[in-house]
Amino acid sequence: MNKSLSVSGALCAGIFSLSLAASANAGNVDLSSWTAEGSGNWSLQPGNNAVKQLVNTSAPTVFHNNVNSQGQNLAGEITVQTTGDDDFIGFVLGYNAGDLSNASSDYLLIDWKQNNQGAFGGTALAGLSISRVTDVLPNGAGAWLHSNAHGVEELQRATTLGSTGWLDNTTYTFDLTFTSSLVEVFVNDVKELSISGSFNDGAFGFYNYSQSNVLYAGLDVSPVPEPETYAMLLAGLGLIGFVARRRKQHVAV
Ligand SMILES: [Ca+2]
Ligand SMILES: [Ca+2]
Ligand SMILES: [Ca+2]
Repeated sequence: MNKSLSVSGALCAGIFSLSLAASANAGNVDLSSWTAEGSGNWSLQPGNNAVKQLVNTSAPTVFHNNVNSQGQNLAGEITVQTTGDDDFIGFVLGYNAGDLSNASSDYLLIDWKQNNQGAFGGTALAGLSISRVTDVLPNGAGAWLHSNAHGVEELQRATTLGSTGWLDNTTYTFDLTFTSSLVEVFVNDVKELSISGSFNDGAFGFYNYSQSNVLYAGLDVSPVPEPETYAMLLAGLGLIGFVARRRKQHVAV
């Protein structure tokens, strides 16, 4: 066997095993170790890979993994399984236990409201956005209006869903990348949010504020690929292409 063929074979095997490892991670999250905070009713579903927030809460509630999660990707599906109401669903990143009632908190809130709605002296806007929370987060202008005066600084609104609410009884895929310097959110494979900065470590969590019957399912956590991994994969693919072209030329000649 010539040397370039054995190298390309090894690279093929490597890429194949990488893709196998990725698909083997589908639905790998065991939610039985996660923690609920606030007034929600988070109901674990059979298999412990899905959870449903059942009630129309009167204040923000969080269901989180209690684990520092920077360097990880969280993916899955979210569905509001009712036509009733129009309030907030979403996520928290870098959340530490007790942060809902912590006046010195520092975490990221990704929330998505179905419809515009007035309260607390303003209008909660339909759409998806990301905010930084640095105070307690009760039922009030912080959570409702993203009010800076109440410790919620809105950082960015989503590219296509910035003023578009979620639809009833509709499943969306989500993919969250969380590192110390970059946070990205994909919905249905569209990059909706991307912020760079310096972010506190903390948990992944699901967020809910006043919306019943929200199902999170098919949950998967995987490491964010290092830039070197991409480079090696690209180099490997390039080499395979080169070898294939060489073999083709050889046959043609
Ligand atoms: Ca609705
Ligand atoms: Ca409402
Ligand atoms: Ca409500």
